[in-house]
Parts: sequence; structure tokens; C-alpha cells
Amino acid sequence: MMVSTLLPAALLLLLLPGTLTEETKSVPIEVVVENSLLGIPPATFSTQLVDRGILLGALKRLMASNANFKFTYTEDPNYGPYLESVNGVAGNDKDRTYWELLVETPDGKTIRPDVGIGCYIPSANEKIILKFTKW
Ligand code: B12
Repeated sequence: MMVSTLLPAALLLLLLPGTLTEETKSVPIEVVVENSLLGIPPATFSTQLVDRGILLGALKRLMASNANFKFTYTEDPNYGPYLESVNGVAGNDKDRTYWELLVETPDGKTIRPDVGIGCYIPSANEKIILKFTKW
């Protein structure tokens, strides 16, 4: 009984070596911090994330490897991680400021993702723009 249930699973593993044992690819991206609101020149960082990984993971990896990039986030009960501050500058309701998430694709188009840093899955060679701005 045991053998008959395990056999099909074992056969499947043998038939799908490329799918199940493929090494995780590394996806290169750039992160640009823009803060013209406070007159701070833009800073560009290179980092990478695992294939189909979320932006939050890439930002954490960048922060761990580069002392010039720091960020904090809060947890929204409905939408997940909210980017609160970058390099010591936090958005606030009084001034109606926030860190906007923009993405420049390799073909030069700039999009405004309709999800936050916890859900956005960057593609290779995208430029992730964290822009301090007003709403
Ligand atoms: C107003 C608003 C904002 C304002 C909030 C200002 C404020 N303090 O009031 C600002 C302009 C800051 C904003 C920003 C963003 N927003 Co917005 N926002 C809304 C909106 C229109 C209303 C929210 C609201 O006031 N609800 C009523 C109050 C009483 O409820 P609340 O739970 O307290 O609301 C809070 C949360 O909604 C939170 N919030 C707002 N946006 C976002 C986005 C994310 C990812 C998170 C975690 C939290 C969050 O801020 C509100 C005030 O504290 C909703 C759409 C909707 N109609 O609900 C979109 C919405 C929530 N936002 C959305 C998005 C995508 C963003 C951005 C990621 C856009 C971008 N590409 O930059 C950014 C967040 C970037 C970051 N720093 O992490 C999406 C979230 C979808 C998702 N599943 O992730 C929504 C649903 C719009 C949509 N349909 O695309 N947003």
C-alpha cells in the first residue's frame, strides 16, 4: 500500500529534474532614492533578489550589505508592509509626505505599482525608485 502511493511521486521527481531541482537564479535590480523635496541628491544602489522574490527582501538584503542604505516599515493590517522611512527621512500625515514606490522598466517606462514593497515582485534590470513626495 505504502509502495503504491509513493511510487508515482518518486516517478514524478525523476521526470521533472529541471523544474524541481533548478538552482535559484539571482535577479539584478537598482534602487534609486529620490528626495528632491528636501534637496538631497539622488543615490543609486545595485542589489539583487532571488527569482520571483519580493521587493522587501531585496531592500533588506541591500540594507544588510550597504551602510548608506537604511529603511524602516510598518505593518498595515490590510495591505502589509508600508515603507515608512528611507535613510532617516520618514513621511508624515501632518506634512502629507510619503515614500512613493515607482518602477522604471528596462524599456524606459515608469510605472506606479498598485501594491506595496511586500507584494511587488521586481523583474531583472528594473530601477526601483523610492521617491519622497507629497500626496
Ligand atoms: C489615501 C491612500 C494612500 C495615502 C495614505 C495617506 C494617509 N496617511 O492617509 C498615500 C498617498 C500615502 C498612499 C500611498 C500608497 N498607496 Co495607497 N491608498 C490610499 C487609499 C486611496 C485610501 C486609504 C484610506 O485612507 N483608507 C481609509 C482609512 C480610514 O483606513 P486605514 O486602514 O487607516 O488607511 C490606511 C492604509 O490604507 C494606509 N495605506 C495607504 N496606502 C497603502 C499602501 C500600502 C502598500 C500599505 C501597506 C498601506 C497603505 O494608509 C492609510 C492611512 O494610514 C487606498 C484605496 C482605498 N480606497 O482604500 C489606497 C491603497 C491602499 N494604496 C495602495 C498603494 C499601492 C499605495 C502605494 C504602494 C502606491 C505607490 N506605488 O507608491 C503607496 C504606499 C507606498 C509606501 N510608502 O509603502 C493600494 C494598496 C493595494 C495593495 N494590495 O497593496 C490601494 C488599495 C489603492 C489601489 N487600489 O491600488 N496611499
